[in-house]
Amino acid sequence: MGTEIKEARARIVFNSRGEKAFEVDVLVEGFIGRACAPAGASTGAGEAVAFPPSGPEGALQIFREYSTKLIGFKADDIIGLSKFLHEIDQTPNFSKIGGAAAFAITVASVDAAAKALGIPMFKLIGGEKKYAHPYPLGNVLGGGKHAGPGSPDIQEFLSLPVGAKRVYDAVYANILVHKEVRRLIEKRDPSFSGGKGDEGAWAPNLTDIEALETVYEAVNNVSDKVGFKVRMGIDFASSSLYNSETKCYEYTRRNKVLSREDQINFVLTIIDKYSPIYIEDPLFEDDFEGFAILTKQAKGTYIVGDDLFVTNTKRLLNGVKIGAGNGVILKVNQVGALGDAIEFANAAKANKYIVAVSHRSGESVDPHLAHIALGVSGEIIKSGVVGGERIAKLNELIRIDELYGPFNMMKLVW
Ligand code: 2PG
Ligand code: MG
Repeated sequence: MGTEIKEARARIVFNSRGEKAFEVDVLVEGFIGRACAPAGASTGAGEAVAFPPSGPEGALQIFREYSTKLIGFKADDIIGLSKFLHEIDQTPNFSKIGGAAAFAITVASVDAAAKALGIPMFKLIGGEKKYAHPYPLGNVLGGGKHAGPGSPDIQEFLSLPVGAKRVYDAVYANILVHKEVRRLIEKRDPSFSGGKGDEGAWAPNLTDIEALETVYEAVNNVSDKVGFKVRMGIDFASSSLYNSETKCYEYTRRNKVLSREDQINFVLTIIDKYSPIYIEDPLFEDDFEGFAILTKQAKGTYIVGDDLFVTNTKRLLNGVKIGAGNGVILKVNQVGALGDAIEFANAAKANKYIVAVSHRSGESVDPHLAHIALGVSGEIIKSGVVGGERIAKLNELIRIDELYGPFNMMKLVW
């Protein structure tokens, strides 16, 4: 069966936050591949630009001008297609055609090619190798840019079921933590309305410390219940806290201002007290040295760069040189084209960084993230816990396990 692209069409639909989102259909002989670009709220400065200055409608107009050039291109040539889009765009951050279009075209093409070839998308991305499931990392309590005033300043308190042996049990453990967190929040605040942030995490009126205590208790309670270890993770999303004029971290909801040194000590104290296995963006996006200091001192905790690396291989290799972090977040739309993200994952793996393949706070119900995580051998899939657009990715892993597995879980040191 051929995989040549016969037609590519685009439209604007809406993401889980109700924002305009770029969706592409790629048609190959008899099959349609489809992908909708996600969007972040706490975006890194180094990310691909989602839309050209003319916005989503402008991106659609521009797409109509170049999309005929895609006809005849082999939809399974992920790297070639990504390079071709760079040739069309000619800017370093897809500011002409928009990163959302680059995402949707490349992912929809792989979807179409996989269907035409009769193989699952993850095998088209990863080829023939021994597959293992990523551990689901789920946001159970949050604040920052994902929730309103009153919620914590720290963006995400997460659950990671490191002891699970099967992906089904891992997914279910995070759901139990999410439920347990609600119960514990209600114990502290009987008037809790059940409000959630953009990713389905509870958004209570709690301080950062109260949130830490709550999630720590919840993961321990659930560990006892399921009979395997569930650990806590944290995404500080520090670029959202950082004030580049004062060079301080401003926890505005609790009137706390921390210098860089204070912030590093705050993170180390949290590691000491609550032993999180995973910490993302503990410092703002350009503090490579600070990341290196923390990585050295934070034994037993993964220090993961999201806004620091923005799925950009050059930024990653700069970090590798000085030991900044030992894990990366991979978000395809941060870099734009899927081919670039695969190159980034390979560079991370070659340097022994763990790879966490991540959703965005504004998502679609597409399941593709599960295939991308398997394809690049991500140790972690970060995809929330509940909500249709979050569970879509996790249910896909469960389906894959039944249809093509069973697969073991990836290796994580904890
Ligand atoms: C993050 C993400 C996803 P956003 O900071 O890691 O959780 O948020 O998509 O808003 O950048
Ligand atoms: Mg993040």
